[in-house]
Amino acid sequence: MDNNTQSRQLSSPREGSGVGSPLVCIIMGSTSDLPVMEKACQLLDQLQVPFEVKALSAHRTPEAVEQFARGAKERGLKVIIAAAGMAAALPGVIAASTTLPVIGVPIKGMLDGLDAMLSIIQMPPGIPVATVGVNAAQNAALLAVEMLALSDDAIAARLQDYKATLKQKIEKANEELAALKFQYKTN
Ligand code: AIR
Repeated sequence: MDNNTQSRQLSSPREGSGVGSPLVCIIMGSTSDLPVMEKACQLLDQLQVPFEVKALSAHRTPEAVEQFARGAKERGLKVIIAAAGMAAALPGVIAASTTLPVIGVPIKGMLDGLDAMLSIIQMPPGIPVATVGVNAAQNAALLAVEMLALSDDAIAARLQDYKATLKQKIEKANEELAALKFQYKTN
């Protein structure tokens, strides 16, 4: 973990910081998942969505995970992003104890993350977890923002602006590709 990561790690919106109460919780099985999950933090920051960050383990702290999941809705959270590697039970265990949408992020550790992905994606009927790709923390955050945008016009507007920047990026890339000179290149 680098110094920047350490200085920001596992912090909730600071008291009196004026960002409002958290709408999203990013929860991970271990702080060793933080370098990946920082991308989710950055995206939520960029789109000005208040969030909290926690580390809890379905195997090492099972009671605390259940307690968190049971109280999450009452605390005003709207979406939970849960990340874990290896035998990644965390998203599913949380989903078992809340009706909030849970987005699971498989973390690449052993077996290229396939172990975590299969653990998260193969939920029994009745307990869904919306699984994103291996290490796809940014997509998890975007999916959370898309859920929030359904009932929040300000977030929806920022989301739309963000999507527009993706389009501009590709347009710029194509301008750069068009400028490449090769004898047999026709565009
Ligand atoms: N993990 C922690 N408790 C249960 C699981 N599945 C996962 C963490 C991390 C990996 O185990 O999410 O990806 C290794 O954790 P650590 O703390 O040993 O680095």
